[in-house]
Formats: sequence, structure tokens, C-alpha cells
Amino acid sequence: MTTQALDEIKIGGLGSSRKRVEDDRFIRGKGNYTDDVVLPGMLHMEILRSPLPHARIKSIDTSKAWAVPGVHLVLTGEMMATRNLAWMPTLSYDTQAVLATDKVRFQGQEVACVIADDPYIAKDACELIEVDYEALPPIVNPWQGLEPDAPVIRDDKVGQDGNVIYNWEVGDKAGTDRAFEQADLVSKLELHYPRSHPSPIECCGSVADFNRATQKLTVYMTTQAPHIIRAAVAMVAELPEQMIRIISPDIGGGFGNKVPVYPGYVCSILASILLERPVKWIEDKTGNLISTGFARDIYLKGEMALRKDGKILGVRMHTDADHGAFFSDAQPSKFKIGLMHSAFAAYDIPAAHLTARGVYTNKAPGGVAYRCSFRVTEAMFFQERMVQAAAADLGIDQAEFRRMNFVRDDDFPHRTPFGFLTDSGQYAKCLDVGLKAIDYENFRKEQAEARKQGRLLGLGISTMTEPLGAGNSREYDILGIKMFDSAELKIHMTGKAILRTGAKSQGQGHETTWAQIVAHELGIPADDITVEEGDTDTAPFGMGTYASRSTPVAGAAVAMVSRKIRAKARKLAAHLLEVSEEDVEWELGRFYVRSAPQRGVSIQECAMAAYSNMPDGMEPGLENTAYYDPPNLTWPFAVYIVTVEVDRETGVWDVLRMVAVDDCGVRINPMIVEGQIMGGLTEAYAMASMQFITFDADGNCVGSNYMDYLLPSAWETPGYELHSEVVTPCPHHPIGAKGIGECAAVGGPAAFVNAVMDALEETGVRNIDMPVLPDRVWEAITYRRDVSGAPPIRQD
Ligand code: MCN
Ligand code: CUM
Repeated sequence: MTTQALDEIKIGGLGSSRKRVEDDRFIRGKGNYTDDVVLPGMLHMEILRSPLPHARIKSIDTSKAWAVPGVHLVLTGEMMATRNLAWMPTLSYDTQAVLATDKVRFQGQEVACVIADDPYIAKDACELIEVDYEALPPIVNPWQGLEPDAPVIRDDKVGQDGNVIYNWEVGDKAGTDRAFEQADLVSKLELHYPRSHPSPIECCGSVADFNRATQKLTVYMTTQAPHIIRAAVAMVAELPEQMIRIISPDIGGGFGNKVPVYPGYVCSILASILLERPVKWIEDKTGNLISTGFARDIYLKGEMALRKDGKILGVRMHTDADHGAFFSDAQPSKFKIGLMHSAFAAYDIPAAHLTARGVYTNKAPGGVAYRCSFRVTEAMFFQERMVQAAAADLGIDQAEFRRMNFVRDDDFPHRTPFGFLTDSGQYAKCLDVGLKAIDYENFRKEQAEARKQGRLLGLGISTMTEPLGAGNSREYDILGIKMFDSAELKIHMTGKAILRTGAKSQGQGHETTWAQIVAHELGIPADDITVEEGDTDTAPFGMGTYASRSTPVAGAAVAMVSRKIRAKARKLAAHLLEVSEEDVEWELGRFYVRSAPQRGVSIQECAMAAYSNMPDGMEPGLENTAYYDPPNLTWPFAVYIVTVEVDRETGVWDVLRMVAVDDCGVRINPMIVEGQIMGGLTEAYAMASMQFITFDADGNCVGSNYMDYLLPSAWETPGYELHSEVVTPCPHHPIGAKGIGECAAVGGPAAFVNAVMDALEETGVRNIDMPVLPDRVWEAITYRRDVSGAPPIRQD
């Protein structure tokens, strides 16, 4: 036997930019999304939403809706209550109304559902439901909610006498106070990160199918975490867990929007149980934008204690978070404000202290981490805006100030000021690569020249390090369920394989990259491996895909299960080669005899032997499962640099160049990684330049359609120059990979805003809140004042 070691790139292993296998069906229109699921006898559900942001429900009359031909069921909160389903628990230890019973608490809240032969009948019938509301004064920002005579939004909660949800703190208060006493200079900053929405192309939806004969409930749904949903349905609806099958088919983008549990899911499930027929609910765009998991909406202020030579001595941060009417953030349940305390992790700062206050308002619940590992986006945005402000106050160059305060390469493992442990990175090197690429010195000269001619050029730097891969089960759990993930690998006798994980791709390309990890570990060509996710009846238990945890956790499990398979294959190889196991060596795709390297067997031959020629006493077959509990988070790092030109007359700003230097450790598929970065940068640009969901003084949501909530098209989107030369492998991940899915969306926004602020340096303006719209820039230039701090309430 003379099999040879394989060329890893040729078999689609680690580092291969193999084309995404899932795209074959997506670009042919052959994807299978929730709305593509059509079952015999299926009915359709539509939701009636509240027109008012805050009102007592005096009565609901559904008789006219029931009378519409083709209507099968009208659900109200009162009916849900008979099943104990009018309220449901949230992932952050609060409760959320499924269908309103006592009050409505935000515009767009679910009040009733109609189930009919088709969605049009259901929608028409919804309009015939008569709800008698008694309007109450709405609260549209935290400050209103904190006023002493403010109406209590959550009067359903025993002991809730105001609108404060929590006060939380982390860090070293005394140490931070001391740092401020020793400071030569204290720099301050206050800003608002506006409410935005992940806005995937596909809205949320479900098809619930309860079969009375088999007692089995099958739900096709748009969820990023099918196993958690199964557990939640089992507990909330009190159904036996083995009788519940959750299937996430193809997902048309998630970006965090599809992590929470929504009333529509619950109502379609109950409707199917009551009617014993499949019930489909597909949300429309306005429903998606107005009622499902928004992001951010957070006020941040803080100060930095500085020594005059530029050393950062300490940081204080405070955040007021507007959570809407229910505290339903999707995050590890014990962290009230997500992982906001990852702020300043890349800087060597002796002491820091963060206080956070959460407030109920009459807005949709959520606070989902839109493309970010639980509030890291807000943390990094504040960090990089604060760093820029401090450098300006000190009169030190932006880049230099960052470099002198970075954690150095030989400082790892490093305890961050809020207590995380970072383990690897080359921060200064990433910055150098970025500065060289943008030609920093030259740009500064050009900028000075341009200024003489009255033109405003600016350069913004942002860095980010993100805690990705929640998490190790010691510290991370969701409602007590510990966080880890899994992979199951079955090698067929011909050496082909099927791999399943507890994660769930929504566009990230898991079907492509997981096969590459197996190819790397076993030498089986990636094209020979099918990857399946999202069906709780077949996939091993996992916590799902969000917070870029898939590669750090499920991806690690893929490597570990492959190694288990390799260990068994080694025994089979020794048997086939008639030597002892200790004499067998491994190279990609092949075992060989140490003393006679030309004698070897391929992994495929071992697979066949597992079914046809195993040694005495060996269990047949070649399959295994691995559960992976990561020892730590992974800590990717990035530097983003933007240059802009601002038009003085109009406030319009154009991106001249954008350079991105991402270090996510070992890249499994460089092309997919670049796609993730470009997508994230585009979302960052959108948040910085055009997106926000705002509310008028009456609590009406402005931003519930794409005329008001803007998505950048190819026309607006800047070009990006990506750099991949810095690679710091993760020391604890089996293949050295760190997460990447959200980095650019996390770190990007501050680079754009910093660039505009740099252009406006001469005006003395310190802050313009996102989105940095031309009218805000114009106002800042014209009146030489900050455009910030104020809640964006529109009076028109
Ligand atoms: N990858 C790689 N090498 C690395 C790291 C990652 O090749 N060192 C690959 C992975 O194998 C995977 C992709 O890049 O195919 C993203 O991996 P990872 O960083 O592990 O992130 P997740 O797979 O967990 O994806 C979640 C992340 C999140 S939380 C949001 S939000 C987001 C994002 O991914 N939503 C997305 N990117 C998205 N991309 C698309 N197209 N659609 C979404 O909804
Ligand atoms: Cu943070 S949005 Mo993603 O975690 O699904």
C-alpha cells in the first residue's frame, strides 16, 4: 500500500478559500426557508398589533373576526391565560406578554391573532377585532421613566414601584477613585448609541405542526438556537421534550434578530395544538422592525484619568439602557448589561469601574446584541470615542496614544480592568499594518494642505477586541443552562461522512467551513462531508449560533470529534498494517509504519475496515460525538482606519478609504472571513451614517419601514481594503481559530465617527451622535456645538 500524504488546500482543508457549498442552492433560488415550508391542511396566522404605545385594555370584541368565512380561530390574551401562556419568561429573568391582557406597553405589541385559510383572510379579520383602549401617557426615553411621577409601565409585576429594572456594577470602585485622584487630566465624554435593528432580509416566522395521533409537535422556525427553543417549549408549554422537534431550515440572515423567543412562535404553536392542523406565521417587514429584537438604545458617559505623559490611569463608565417594555435581552442571563465590561480590554489600564442602570420604556423589548457579543458593540464604540477624546485633550497623536497604552505582546495572559483574561494578540503590529496601509504620515500632510484651502479631511482610527465564544460553563449560562457546544461525526464505510453540530448557520457558511476542519483533522476531502445543522431530532445538543461562538465552541467540537475518530482509526490502521499502535504515525489522510513509511493505509481504508475488518473485540462503526466546554473566550483583535472628506456647506461626508486589519487567529476559510468582515463593515457604516429607530413624543415608532430605516445599497457602500497578515493563533482553541463574525460591525462604527470628528477638529466640536447625518454635521459646523446627549425625539 503506497498512499501519500495529501495537499491540504487541494482537499479543501484549513486555509482553503473553497466556495461556499450552500450558495449552490441559494443562488439558484432552491433554498428552503421557513416560508417555503408548506404542509397539507396548513392554516395561516396574522397578528393584530397595538396602535398605541401605552394603554389600558378595557375590552376586546372578537365576534366580527370569528364571523369571517375562512377564519378558524381568534386568539386573545384571555384565552392564552387559560393555558397559562399569556406571559412567558424572557432570557434575562423577566416576563414578557405573549398577547396583551391588562395593558399594551409599546406600539406594535401583539394583542390578538387570527388563524384562517389564508393570510389575507386572517389579516382582514384582524382589522375587525374591536379593542377598547384607555390611553396612558407614554414614556419614550429613560429620563422620562425615571421621573418621580412617571407612570409605572410594569404594574403587572409585584413590588415594581418605578421603571428601573436593575442597577448593576462591576470593576474596582476604590481603585478607580484613587486613579482619578492621581490624574493630571480628566477627559470626559457623553454619547448615545441609537436604537437600531438587525433587519435580516428574511423576517421571523414559524410553521407549527402538532399531530394529535403521534402527540408530536414539529416546529419549523427562524431560530438561531433551536435546542434552547425546544427546552423552552418543553418547560413553558409543559410538553414532553422528546415529543418536540424544532427545525431551523435555511435562514435568510439572523444577525441576532432570531435569538429571542417571540409571541408569534408561541401563538402559532398553541393554535396548532388547539386546531390539530399546521399553522404558519410569517412576520411582515413592519412587524419585524417595530416589534422584534432591536439593538442598542443606550446612553453612555464616562471619564478617563490621564497622566500628562499619556498613560491612562483609570476609567469610569456609566450606562443607562432603554430596554423597552420587557427586559428580554438575549444574553448570558446573569450579565445585566451583557459583556459591556469587555470595554478597554486591549488597553493596559490599572483600574476601571462601570455602573449600569436599566429602565423600562414604552418601546418594543429587545436589546438583542445585533452582530455583537452582547453589548460589546456599545462598549467598543464608547472605548474608541473616549480614547480619541482623551488623545485630543492631551494633545497627543491618536495613533501614538493608542500604541503607548496597548497591552503589549509579552503581557499575556492579561487581566483586563474589568476582570476578563485575554490570552493573545499583537495589537501594536495590527496598528502598524493599518497605519502603513493608509499612509498615515502622508495623509496628515494632505490634511494640513487641504485645511489651508478650506477643505475638511479627517482620519479615524478604531480598534476592537471582542470576547467571542461564550462560553465556558463556569461563567456563562442561559437561564441556568450552561454554555458549551457539540459536534457529531459519522464516517460511512466508503470514507464519506456526515457532520452535525449544535450551532445553526444563518448565512455564515458553516456547511463549508466545518467540512474544512474535518478535512484538516482527518484528510477526508471537504467535498466528501455533508454538514447538517438545526434539527433537534438529529443534531447533538448545542446552544446555537450568536456572539460568534460557533467557531470558538462548535468549531472546536468539530476538531475534537475528528480527533476521537482519528484515535479509533489509528487502532484500525495498526490492525490493517499488522503492527502495534505505537508504531503507527499519522500524516494528513494517512497512517504509516514509522520504520517503513512507504507502508501505509488511508483514512478511507480505515473507514471500510471499521465495517468489514475490525480487530477482535472492537466495536464496529466509525462515529462519535464531542461536547466542548471552552476553557476561555477567544479574543480577536482588529484595527479599522477610515479617511473622509466633509463638505462644509452641506455636512455631507464621503468615505475616501477604509483599511481593516483583522486578527482572528487561524482562518479556516479566508474568503468567508473576508465576506464576514465586509458585511460587518457595511453594517457599521450603516449605523454610523444613516440608521436609527426613533420615536415621537407620543410614542409612535419612526423607523418601522425602509423609507425611514435605511439600508445602504451598493451605491453608498464604501470600498474596503482588507489585511490578513497578522495571525495570532488562539492558544486554547484546538485549531487556533478565534471568532470573526461580528468584529467589523463591533469596531467599525467608531472609525467612521472618529474620522468625521477628526475632520471637524478646528470647530472644537467634541461629539456628534450616530447616525452622523449631514444635518447634524452641518449643525455642528455652523454653531460649533456638540450634537449629542439628546434623545432623538422627533416633534414633527
Ligand atoms: N471562520 C473562519 N475562520 C475563523 C473564524 C471564522 O473561517 N478564524 C468562519 C466560520 O467557520 C464561519 C464564519 O467564518 O463560517 C463565521 O464564524 P464565527 O466567527 O464563528 O461566527 P458564527 O458562525 O458563530 O456566526 C455568528 C455571527 C453573528 S453572532 C452574527 S450576529 C452574524 C455573523 O455571524 N450574523 C450573520 N455573520 C453573519 N453573516 C451572515 N451572512 N448572516 C448573518 O445572519
Ligand atoms: Cu450578537 S447578534 Mo449575533 O450574536 O447573533
